[in-house]
Amino acid sequence: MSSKIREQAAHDVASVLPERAHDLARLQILIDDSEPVVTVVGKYNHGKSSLLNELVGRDAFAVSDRRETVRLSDSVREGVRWLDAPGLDADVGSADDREALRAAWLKSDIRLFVHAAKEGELDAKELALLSELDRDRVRTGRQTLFVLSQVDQLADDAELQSVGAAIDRQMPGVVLNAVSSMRHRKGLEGGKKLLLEKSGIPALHVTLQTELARVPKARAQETELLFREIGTKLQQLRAAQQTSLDLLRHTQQQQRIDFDRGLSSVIEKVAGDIEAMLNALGTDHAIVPDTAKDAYAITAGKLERAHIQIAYSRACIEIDALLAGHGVIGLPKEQHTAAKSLNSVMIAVMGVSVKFRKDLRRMFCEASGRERMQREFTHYYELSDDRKALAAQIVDMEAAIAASDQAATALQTLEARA
Ligand SMILES: Nc1nc2c(ncn2[C@@H]2O[C@H](COP(=O)(O)OP(=O)(O)OP(=O)(O)O)[C@@H](O)[C@H]2O)c(=O)[nH]1
Ligand SMILES: [Mg+2]
Repeated sequence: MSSKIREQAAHDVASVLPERAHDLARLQILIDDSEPVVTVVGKYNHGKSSLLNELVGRDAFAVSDRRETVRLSDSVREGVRWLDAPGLDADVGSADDREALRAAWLKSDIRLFVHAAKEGELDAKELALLSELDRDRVRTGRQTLFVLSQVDQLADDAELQSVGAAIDRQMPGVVLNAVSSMRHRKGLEGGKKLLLEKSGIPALHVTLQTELARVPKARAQETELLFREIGTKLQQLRAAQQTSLDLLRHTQQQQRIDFDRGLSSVIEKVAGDIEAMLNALGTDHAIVPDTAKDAYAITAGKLERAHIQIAYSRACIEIDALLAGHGVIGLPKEQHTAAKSLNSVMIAVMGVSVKFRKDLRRMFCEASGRERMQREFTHYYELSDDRKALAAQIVDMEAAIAASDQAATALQTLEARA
């Protein structure tokens, strides 16, 4: 698979499961299946780079008595990639350091945890890191070897014993792998076999070879584990999303059913009231126009019109109460006018006032009038904030599900090539 397709596939999965980004990055490395990687971890100046140089057999990595290694550097030797990493001292480390440490963690199959003997006990930071490494070993099968470095700086074997005992109290049963890079170098340069032996480096080399031989099997298991974990997470996420979507759709339908029913029954009720009122009325005076002399008098026509207006207002108030109960508060923003009092759904559907019996009959007593009210109020109901928010949630959930499905396909693409 081209690395581009692989990266895209990993990206598709990570965008859905961001908490698995690290595992996906590791999976890409595993799929690449290049030479096994050994890296060093530990505090700065504990002799990590020096140790790697002795193991590699040449001065591949910079050594100094200052804080030296700040970036990753690697050297391939005899089918193994040796990776030198910065010391982990977060208080002095930069963002680059942290990135380098992350990359080293990601790439390594075997970690050499380096601790300088003269420091004696492990500090809290080292202990925390060791237990993190141990959790990672249990989960992914990646091994960590503890290396007690610079043992030549101890006075004698007795001191080595007591440092070893102190560390054993902190990490019962730990294998120390005591080494001195300096002795190893001197032994090599002076052709002194005993010093070489005493440096602990050859023994560490043997232990490393055993661990390196296990890497292919460990990688296969780790690959399977990561695919299985990520696959399960994707399935769980997809199922949860489907449940949410079903719930949202159900809510959407149920709310609409409730609204439709509520509205039609309130329309029926107010229509009944209006019809009864209209039928009880006698002669219609409303159509008799008022003359100039009637300006300040109460006429039969005025009374009639007031009567009709009150009946109409009552009906509107009842319908409005139902609308408010369903969250239909005002017109959608894009329909707002400068006159605030006109921005109500009631006025948009019903008009400002009704003065004549025939208008009331047309609106409330004819089926077509009632149907129009039902239709138009429903239109505004669907445009209300809550309903639009619900519809938007459904659209978002559908998009999330599409992304999950795409991620599942992407994971299969990755798995097919692993
Ligand atoms: N006496 C003695 N000194 C050592 C030994 N190994 C390394 N040193 C010295 O310790 C100092 C630090 O060694 P490095 O290998 O650079 O240490 P490091 O852990 O890589 O340090 P950073 O890269 O800064 O994290 C150097 O001055 C080395 O010469 C050893 O076995 N014995
Ligand atoms: Mg270094």
